[in-house]
Amino acid sequence: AQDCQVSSVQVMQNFDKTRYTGVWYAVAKKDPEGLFLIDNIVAEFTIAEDGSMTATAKGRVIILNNWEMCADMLATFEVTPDPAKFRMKYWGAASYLQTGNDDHWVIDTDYDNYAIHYSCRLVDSDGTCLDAYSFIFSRHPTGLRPEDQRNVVQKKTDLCLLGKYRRVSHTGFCDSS
Ligand code: AZE
Repeated sequence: AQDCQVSSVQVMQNFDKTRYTGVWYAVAKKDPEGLFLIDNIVAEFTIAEDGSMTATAKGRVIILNNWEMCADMLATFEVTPDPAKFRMKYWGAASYLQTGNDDHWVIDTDYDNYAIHYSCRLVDSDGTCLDAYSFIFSRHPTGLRPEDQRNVVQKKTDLCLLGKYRRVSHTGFCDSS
């Protein structure tokens, strides 16, 4: 999908949410408009007894009046006809954090090392995305394995987001909370 149409974005084939569970470290991200997680972003996915997927996420944020804190977030996922495309309802453990309902698409993963996530919040009238965010997740807080980098660059290109990502640092800011 190099036409940059949201409707032609290729997602993970035969996505297996069970193999996706556990901890993922964000190692790079493309930000959406407005407030967002800054760094030290760690997500943990769980499958509930009824088979539904839930997640927690932590990350450093700066909210109103330059207050720096660790955001403690929760999410539930609604399935869609495509197993790699979810609707994510999320909210903060504290009420002054953000709530939302975003697409949550798994673009590619090998389950053991890397995952590429994509969410388009606003589709333009020409079918391209006006406000996307995306995470590159790794099972390793130190980053991607060299052998996964080529593939990740290809997927960023397919998403029309190449060059728009920033590294996500892990300094332990959210480790105590
Ligand atoms: C995600 C992984 C799965 C769980 C969640 C995620 C997203 C969280 C946010 C949080 C924003 C918080 C802000 C607070 C002030 C995709 C990382 C919940 C987008 C801006």
